[in-house]
Formats: sequence, structure tokens, C-alpha cells
Amino acid sequence: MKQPILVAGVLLSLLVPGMAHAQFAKTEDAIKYRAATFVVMGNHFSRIGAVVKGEKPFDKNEVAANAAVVASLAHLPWQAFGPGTEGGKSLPEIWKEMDKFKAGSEKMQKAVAELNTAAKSGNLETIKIAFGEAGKSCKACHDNYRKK
Ligand code: ASC
Repeated sequence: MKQPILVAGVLLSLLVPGMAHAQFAKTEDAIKYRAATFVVMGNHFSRIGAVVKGEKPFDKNEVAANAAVVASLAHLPWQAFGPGTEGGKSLPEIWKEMDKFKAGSEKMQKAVAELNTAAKSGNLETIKIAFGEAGKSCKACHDNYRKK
């Protein structure tokens, strides 16, 4: 093996999801990517919200499908907050407090995973509680890290 460091680097980049930000050629691409995932996530989360608020009838399969979309997308935007990608609706505090921001992102992923579990159960009362908790986890980061 002539270039063990290069080989190790390539292997590491395949194994460490945090290195995925390398796939955005330009800052603008990272901003668009994260904004798009939040838009789609918010759309499907709001569809569940309409049911929770009683504005739409409760269709258990639809809620479960929406919760699955949200839970799956919730893993994606974070890779697009790499170093030097400040901008869009994101406040610069994100990059100054990356550990805190990351903790908030993990809390949100956990909350929407729980919403997904509740949605699969088909119990509307459980869904309502999990939806409320997930909404709080969205709001916490919006309050601290998103431009108004
Ligand atoms: C939504 C949505 C959000 C959250 C947040 C909760 O329906 O799109 O971002 O709820 O507003 O406070």
C-alpha cells in the first residue's frame, strides 16, 4: 500500500457521515439543500398538525406515512451546516455554538422518531402528545438559530 494515508482518508470519508458536507461544491448548494429538506419536512409535519388540531379527519395510514417522511428527512439537513456555510435563514450563532445546535438537532430527531412510533400505533391521543413534543423541538431551534 503506497499511500496508506490517502487510503485511510477515503475509507474514513465513507464511514463518517459528518464528512458528507464535502459533497456540496458551493455554500449556496448547502443552503439550498438544508432549506429544501426543512420545507418538505415542515410540509409533512403540518399535515399531521392539521389532524391533531381537528382540521382534517384522522386517517391513521396517512398520518403514519407523513410521520415516516418527517422521521426520515430529519436526519438530512445537518450535513449541510458544514464549516463556512453560514447564510440563508440560519443565524451565525449556529457555527459559534455548534455543540449546542447539534444537541438540538439530536433532540428533534429523537422527538420525530417518537412521533413516528406513535403514528404507527394509530392511537390519536399518543400522536397528539408526540406531535406537541416534536413541535417544541422544532421551535427551540427556530427561536435561537433562525432569522425572524
Ligand atoms: C410546524 C412547522 C414547524 C413547527 C414549528 C413548531 O408545523 O412547519 O416548523 O410546526 O412551528 O413551533
